[in-house]
Amino acid sequence: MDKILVLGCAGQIGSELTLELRKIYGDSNVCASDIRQADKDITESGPFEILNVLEANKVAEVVKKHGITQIYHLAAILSGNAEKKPLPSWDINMKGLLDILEMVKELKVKRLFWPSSIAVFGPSTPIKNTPQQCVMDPNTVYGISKLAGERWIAYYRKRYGVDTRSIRYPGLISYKTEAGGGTTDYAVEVYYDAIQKGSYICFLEKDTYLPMMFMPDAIKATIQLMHADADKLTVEDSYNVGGMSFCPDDVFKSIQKEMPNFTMDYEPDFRQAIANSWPQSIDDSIARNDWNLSFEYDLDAMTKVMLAEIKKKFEK
Ligand code: AKB
Repeated sequence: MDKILVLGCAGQIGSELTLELRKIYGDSNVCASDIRQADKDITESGPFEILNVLEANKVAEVVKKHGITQIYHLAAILSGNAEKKPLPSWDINMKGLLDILEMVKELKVKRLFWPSSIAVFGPSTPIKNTPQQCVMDPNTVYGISKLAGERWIAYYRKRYGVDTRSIRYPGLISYKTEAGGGTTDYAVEVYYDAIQKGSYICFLEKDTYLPMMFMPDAIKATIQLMHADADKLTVEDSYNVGGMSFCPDDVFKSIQKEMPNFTMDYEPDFRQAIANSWPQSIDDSIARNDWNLSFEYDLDAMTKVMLAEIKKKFEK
């Protein structure tokens, strides 16, 4: 039986992925960890450790103590926050990955998951239906760290046989844990403000198209990739995964279908330049071919769930 370690379990992906992994592998076989305390549903349903990814020795001790065979390394500083603190963010995103890769190699951990992002693309990348392989010239700290990270996982695969699986996540939308410092966060904040205030001031322009995905689809895709046969996988670094493509005005109209009085204004900030350097939509045909990537949610289906679940949260 596999034993799993999740690094960054309190974050947007970790808070949902950990619980899903516990359903599959059993509560006691999935050790959750984060630099800070996680929610009770995680700390009380299985093992939990406080861990800083920059303290590789401590991570290694936990791997040995629990007999870990697979690691999901989710700890990272996202695009918006990384621009505010470039060098510390580089350390967390890059040194955090290299130390874990080295440990996975040394301790012969069977498999690693590490998230990349659409941030690996840049201003010279084809903007629509962005292919898996193309010009990549990211100009954000986060994007540079993700592209360098992709090259490192490919290097460790080729040189040492380390089996790292990776997805270039688009913007992720979820209601359980709020997004933390990214450029695509507007697509989470807007639903919270719709329920709490009936209005939202968006930090991106109304026609800024970006690739996006609802969290249940992201969790399903992540687990599918980790379960895929190694000999079916043709991408050595990180898979393009597209989901949907929409702009703030599309979200506004989708929310208005459920809440006709909802209003939205626009005050773009520094994140507009980041969004402008990213693709609008992604060609994920290789992931569809290699490991059967598919999606359940479109924008309106997601809007219905987001509004209903956030409403429930505030009624409690
Ligand atoms: C961000 O906006 O920084 C992230 C991402 C697209 O990787 N959500």
